[in-house]
Amino acid sequence: MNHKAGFVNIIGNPNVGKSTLMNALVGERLSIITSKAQTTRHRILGIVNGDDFQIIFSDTPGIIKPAYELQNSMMDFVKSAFEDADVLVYMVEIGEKDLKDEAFFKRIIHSKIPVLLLLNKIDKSNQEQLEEQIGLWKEKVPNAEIIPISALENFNVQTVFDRIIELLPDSPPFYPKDALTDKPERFFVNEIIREKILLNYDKEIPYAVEIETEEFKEDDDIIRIRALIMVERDTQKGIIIGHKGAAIKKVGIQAREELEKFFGKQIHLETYVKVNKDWRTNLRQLKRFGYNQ
Ligand code: GDP
Ligand code: K
Ligand code: MG
Repeated sequence: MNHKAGFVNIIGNPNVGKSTLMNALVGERLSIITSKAQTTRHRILGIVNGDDFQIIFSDTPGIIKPAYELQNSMMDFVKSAFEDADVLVYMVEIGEKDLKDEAFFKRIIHSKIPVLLLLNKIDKSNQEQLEEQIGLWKEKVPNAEIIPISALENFNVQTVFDRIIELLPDSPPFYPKDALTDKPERFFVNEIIREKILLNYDKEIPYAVEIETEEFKEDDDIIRIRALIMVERDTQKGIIIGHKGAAIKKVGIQAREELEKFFGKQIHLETYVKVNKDWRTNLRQLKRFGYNQ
């Protein structure tokens, strides 16, 4: 029996629905999703195994012009996604303008590997608008195969999946056939807590926060987790904690519920907040938090 395997890397502007699509394709909530740009900071693998195939999806941060060191690392993850792809999934959303980075865009239109251009969020458009958009993208990216989808409503996601299988090269698997991702459990704890912070705070808070799971102890029926919530300034620490600790308590409850779903076990979650000045611009710190490849 022939076996197919390969890397399918999802790239595009912030907020077009890349993480929503990856989760839909993998059937697990591996990538966190919010309406805020820069929710995804890492390259996250989601692996789907069949008897005769292994698809390794990569979700990546949205393409931006980096303004500080953390964002440089985020764009390095995007670059790496160009380098090892067997199929490039370029996602755009209905009504969007050009890709924010000309160099990345050139790499897409000159790509030697197959490009699937997914026109997402078609649940928000009508037939006329859809046809106009398809025409527009056909001109812009002539080498791409265009598939209109709604990642959120699971429309045409199976079509994308089936087409990817067809495009995969013959290859033995790259990961064990029971692998779901390359990231350790602590990574998903960090991400789930960060998602709840993104959902509960606004202004600069979502961008100033990093999470570090310091303890992850799994017993038969419970997982005990201690996580550090890092911010850059004292004022941000005050905002995170909130009046009489109400804000952080809410985050803790929401994160615990999500963690229990993710791990399928009872969770005991303890969080505390610390100021770590300028972690976003300090290379050594960034490396510690997994931002260097
Ligand atoms: P990413 O930044 O590209 O990873 O985008 P996300 O997956 O985080 O999604 C950004 C926002 O778009 C979220 O609020 C999603 O719920 C929403 N979204 C994603 N896919 C769709 C879709 O097909 N239709 C609509 N209406 N919204 C979507
Ligand atoms: K997002
Ligand atoms: Mg994302």
